[in-house]
Amino acid sequence: MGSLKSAYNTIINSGYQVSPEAFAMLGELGDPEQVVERLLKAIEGMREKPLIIERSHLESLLKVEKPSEVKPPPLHPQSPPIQTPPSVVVMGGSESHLIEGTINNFRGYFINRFERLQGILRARADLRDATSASSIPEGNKPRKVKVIGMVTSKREFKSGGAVVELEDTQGSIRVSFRGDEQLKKKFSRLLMDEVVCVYGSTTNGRSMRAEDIIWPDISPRIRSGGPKRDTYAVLMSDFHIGSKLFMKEQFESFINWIKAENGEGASKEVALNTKYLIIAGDLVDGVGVYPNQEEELLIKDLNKQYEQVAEYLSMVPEHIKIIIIPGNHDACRPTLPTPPIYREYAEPVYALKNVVMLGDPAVVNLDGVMFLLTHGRSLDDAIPALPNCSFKAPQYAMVELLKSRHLAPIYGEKTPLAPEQFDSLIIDPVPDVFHAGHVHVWGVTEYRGVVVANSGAWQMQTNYQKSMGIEPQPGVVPVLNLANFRTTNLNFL
Ligand code: D5M
Ligand code: FE
Ligand code: ZN
Repeated sequence: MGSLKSAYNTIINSGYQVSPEAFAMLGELGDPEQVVERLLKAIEGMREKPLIIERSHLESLLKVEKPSEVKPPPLHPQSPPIQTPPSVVVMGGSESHLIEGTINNFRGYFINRFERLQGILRARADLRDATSASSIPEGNKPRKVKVIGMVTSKREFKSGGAVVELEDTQGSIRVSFRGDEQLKKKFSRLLMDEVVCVYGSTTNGRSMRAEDIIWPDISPRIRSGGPKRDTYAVLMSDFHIGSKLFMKEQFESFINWIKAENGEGASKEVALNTKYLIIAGDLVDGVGVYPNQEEELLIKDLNKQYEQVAEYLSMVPEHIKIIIIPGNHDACRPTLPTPPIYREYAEPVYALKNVVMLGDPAVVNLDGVMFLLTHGRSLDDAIPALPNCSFKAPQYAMVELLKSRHLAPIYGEKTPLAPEQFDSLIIDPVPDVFHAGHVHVWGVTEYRGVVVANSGAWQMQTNYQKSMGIEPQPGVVPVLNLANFRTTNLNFL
């Protein structure tokens, strides 16, 4: 079974996704690792590389003519939970794991989160000798320790001191913070339920005094690959089609731009060399998403909202690949990770030949550039919890998520998480580009060689946003040149 897991990781680390059918087929093979190696070599030689490894790719490699001759996938009662395929799996409407044994499922989910993030921390040269929270060797002499654990409580006292509980799968340690400003800053950056390493001193092994916090973080990216000539990816999200506040006129001028019919000079050049349009969720405004939404809906039927989406997307030149993930306003499962938008609501979008529907999160390899896509719901929880972060510049909160190596560290607030036994919200591998939306404010930065972009919106301020003090900045589109990683912003206001 280990070899299936490693075969799966090899595919993901190469930037491809695996369809559930292909995954099942890999599980039936004697030596999936060797097959995946051959497959990736074969794909390397292809001019148009796929985003998703499908069963057909495996079949043509193995020359299996009739899928019906392949045995149905066996049941693996003892198989490790880590085999759960990624979020490309399209699941039905009612997910059984939401109903059965919830507590155990969440325990399994957090164990997976802890262990994999612990692995990422331990891979750092300076943390090889770290222990986890409950396994500090006993003793009664003061000594220095590096302790890895999940933050399960965080308290600050009027006296200026602070205490954090760090937990592993077996137990916990109480960590106290006192003293210098630098350390206080690090304490206030700690997010609940994230996994970190604390350096400090202990006498009894059950409590310690912190001197430093080390986050999993990312190592500086050295980019390789990417296309030789200018090739653009247009980063978008949050159309909110169906809302009265959808900016029809500006959006239509975007559509005209991407058709390369208007615009001139440099801007037209960009349109002509655009190969990918990425939409990070909230294509429609949906129905029943927030109180009294009906009053702000122009199209009150969800299917009709997607019909309108499809009508617009059908105007995008067919050579441009459109990659779509769901947002919290879309017709999809409400929890993260989120399978793709339900086909029954978005059939006309699915019918477009150049559209690829993926889940949230999704990792895609576009001309050798690895993108991590997520809608960005967890920013609602992370931004208020992070010092120096605000809804006015969401890209910096996204950088903090990269440091946490998790797309939704905080559990139990506004971002609902599904207790899948493989935590696909862990950021691994590290992408070249991290793209989210949701906040309705565009912003781009770079962190350790990773392009971090939030793609704004196409909806003016709703009453709900007004009541929350949210000031959107719609109508601006970040565009990335995959050849040199430069970004530009197109303004359609
Ligand atoms: O989110 C649009 C914007 O509104 C984004 O900045 C998040 C914010 N928002 C949405 N829901 C909430 C809640 N429940 N609390 C705080 N802020 C929120 P959209 O997903 O398009 O509605
Ligand atoms: Fe939105
Ligand atoms: Zn949203």
